[in-house]
Amino acid sequence: MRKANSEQISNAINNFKLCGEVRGAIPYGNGHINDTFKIITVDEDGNEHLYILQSVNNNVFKKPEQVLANIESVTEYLKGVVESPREVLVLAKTFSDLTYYKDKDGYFWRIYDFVTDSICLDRVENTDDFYECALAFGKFQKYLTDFPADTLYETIPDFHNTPKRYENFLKAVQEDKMGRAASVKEEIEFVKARADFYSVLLDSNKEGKLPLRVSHNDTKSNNVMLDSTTRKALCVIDLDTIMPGFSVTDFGDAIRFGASTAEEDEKDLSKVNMDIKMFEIYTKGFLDGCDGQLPDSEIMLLPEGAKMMTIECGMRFLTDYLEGDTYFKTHYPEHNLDRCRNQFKLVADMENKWDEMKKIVKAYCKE
Ligand code: ADP
Ligand code: GN1
Ligand code: MG
Repeated sequence: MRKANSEQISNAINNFKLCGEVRGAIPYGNGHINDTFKIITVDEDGNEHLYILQSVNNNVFKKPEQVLANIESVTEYLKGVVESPREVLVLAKTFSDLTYYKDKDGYFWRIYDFVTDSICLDRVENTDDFYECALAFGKFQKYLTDFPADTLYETIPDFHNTPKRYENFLKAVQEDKMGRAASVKEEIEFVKARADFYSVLLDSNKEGKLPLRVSHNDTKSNNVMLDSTTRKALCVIDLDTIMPGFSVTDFGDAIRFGASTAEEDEKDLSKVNMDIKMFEIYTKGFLDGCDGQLPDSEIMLLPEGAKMMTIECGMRFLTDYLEGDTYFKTHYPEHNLDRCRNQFKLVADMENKWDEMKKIVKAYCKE
């Protein structure tokens, strides 16, 4: 991913219809995927306007125009169904009336209105914040219940197709490009021992128990803006990975990340557990947000969503380790292996707490 210079940045901005004259563009946020800038403009009356400019990562997203098309159709739809305009991101248009500008080097740029008086959290600090994040992602599901999910592009094919991820994993073990397989036998066995589990969500979909919906696919807390005064959820951001998918994987990825008692790469596995209290809070927030839109069969699969996202993520880290660390950014040689062990510990802890997890979600079923 190229690091844009100031000329490329101003050239991009100049293609968008914004209020007033640009006074500054400063690098912004802690995102891992896009290059993000805060833009300040001042209009004729001296009023300041704020925007977020982003250059789309074309390494992760091979067809950025499809990413923008998904975002445009979802945000347009959301505008018509949200309770407050602050709940939806607003894309700026270029002078050619497009939601993106493609520069001469082929990089895609877009601008959103800045969500003012808001914060987002890299890690939630308390249960209230976690509840608010859950509520935001639950409402996202509610608002998009009637959106035709199959009209969206699959911008990263088979993103949460766990059986496919398992196939790729087995291939990586067999090829053993880096000669690392012998040293991670235990981890390989952990993945193989759960082979029967990987198709559970896709099978439930085929059986009609888990409908295809719009999924966000990056449900971390730093993708929810909270009101800086009230700390109530305002809106969901980072819409790049919106695709057809399952509600339970959005729920699950948030649990994987936010209900863990440790960072994703904590090496001391005794510190890595799933906090059942946090699981309970997120379940409540998510289902409050969904507001009755999920049938019981789908609610009952929330624990499967959590375990699936965690084992899948661990499997992806291990696959990347076996293949030579080419996908995830690593900061030291065994980084992916530590992350994988961390995720597997979390899976094991979920398995120990399985009955409790099922009991918690069951309490939200109508029957
Ligand atoms: P990435 O995919 O790199 O995580 P994001 O779209 O999440 O990119 O943006 C990175 C950060 O920029 C966010 O975590 C948030 O702090 C900030 N941000 C993004 N969009 C907005 C917005 N519309 N208003 C205010 N801040 C924003
Ligand atoms: C990647 O870049 P980041 O941290 O938002 C990955 C997710 C993984 C996550 C694990 C597009 O997300 O699927 O769960 O790392 N995103 C992509 O940390 O592959
Ligand atoms: Mg983000």
